[in-house]
Amino acid sequence: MSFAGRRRGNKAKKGVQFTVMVVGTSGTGRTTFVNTLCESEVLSHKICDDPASAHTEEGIRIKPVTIDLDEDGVRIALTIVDTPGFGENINNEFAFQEIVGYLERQYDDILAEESRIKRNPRFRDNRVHALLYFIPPTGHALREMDIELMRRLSPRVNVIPVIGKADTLTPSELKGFKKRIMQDIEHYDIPVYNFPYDVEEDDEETIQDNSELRAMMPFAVIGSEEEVDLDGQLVRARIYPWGVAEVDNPKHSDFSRLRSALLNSHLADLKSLTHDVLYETYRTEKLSRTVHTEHDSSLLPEELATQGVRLKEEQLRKEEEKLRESELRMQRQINEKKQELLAKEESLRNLESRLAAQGSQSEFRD
Ligand SMILES: Nc1nc2c(ncn2[C@@H]2O[C@H](COP(=O)(O)OP(=O)(O)O)[C@@H](O)[C@H]2O)c(=O)[nH]1
Ligand SMILES: [Mg+2]
Repeated sequence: MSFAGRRRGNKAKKGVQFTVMVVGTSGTGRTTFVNTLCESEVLSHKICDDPASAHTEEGIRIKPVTIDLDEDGVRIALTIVDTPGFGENINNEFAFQEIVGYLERQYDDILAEESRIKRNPRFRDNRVHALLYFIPPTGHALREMDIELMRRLSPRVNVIPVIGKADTLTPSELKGFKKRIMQDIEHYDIPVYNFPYDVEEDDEETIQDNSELRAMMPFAVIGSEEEVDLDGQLVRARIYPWGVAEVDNPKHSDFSRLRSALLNSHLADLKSLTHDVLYETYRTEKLSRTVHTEHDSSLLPEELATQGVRLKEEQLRKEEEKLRESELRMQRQINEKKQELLAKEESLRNLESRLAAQGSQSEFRD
């Protein structure tokens, strides 16, 4: 390969990296949505489909998959993070902890990497830039567990609420449902991603675009892995006896608006919010927690980061030491017990032989 060719190759390889997590009750259409978004079978349906077996999903690890997309000439390495679906009327605490834990671990990894003297060239930034929270199309309002989980997630990630399988509701049901969901979000003060804009600073178009998207929330989505022939055109849709629900038709669902917001218009904003606000907050919380408990806080942020990692290493070392000590202690106790046992066996043997000797003596006397 020529030098010029190689250079071109490298350039083409460069694109943007973006990570989306999908969370929600089993059977709300998460897997179908992801496959619709990526236009290929990125996720399989084997797991998470049946709400009744959701509690058996706990063994499933959260595993990211990455695919390459071409979005208007821009290459996007899109990482999808699927999560174990949860069920109703069961204890979902395990799943909740898994999800929040995953988000925080990605921040911890960056924090550790940032404070290394020598960077790891193969380090991968796996922070999640947007989390699609799937609300089941009940038509009522948010459930308590939706409120609780969204509340726990929002400080760590850009949460975008969506209504899955929106074609199961009529337009008027959907309208009322959306309204009630947003009222709940406001009432419980859940800091979801709300397409922020600044009337003073942003241009007309951005303000218009963002306020439209905000008014659409939560996004009503339809997913379908099948294409249907509509007047000679293949479109992704779901067929019913009473008609066709089209994925990309804005009159039927908010799918295409959400897709372009995620992968195009708001990709950069979601990424910078993740880094500048959410990660920064986590980092400050974490470091001040470590530092306040052990040292004073008159340090620069960089020093705090190094300090934080060093403290953690120190803590680990101490823990290892403690473990080794207790291992030694245990070994010593085992040895002591062995000695005792040997001594006891010995005296038993002595006793036996004495008894035997006595026995033969008395026999002799009788
Ligand atoms: N009506 C309707 N059904 C859907 C939609 N998306 C998925 N489904 C169906 O709902 C079931 C569960 O979907 P799946 O994507 O596996 O849900 P997951 O458990 O959240 O990953 C499957 O039978 C899908 O065919 C949708 O947009 N509308
Ligand atoms: Mg699934």
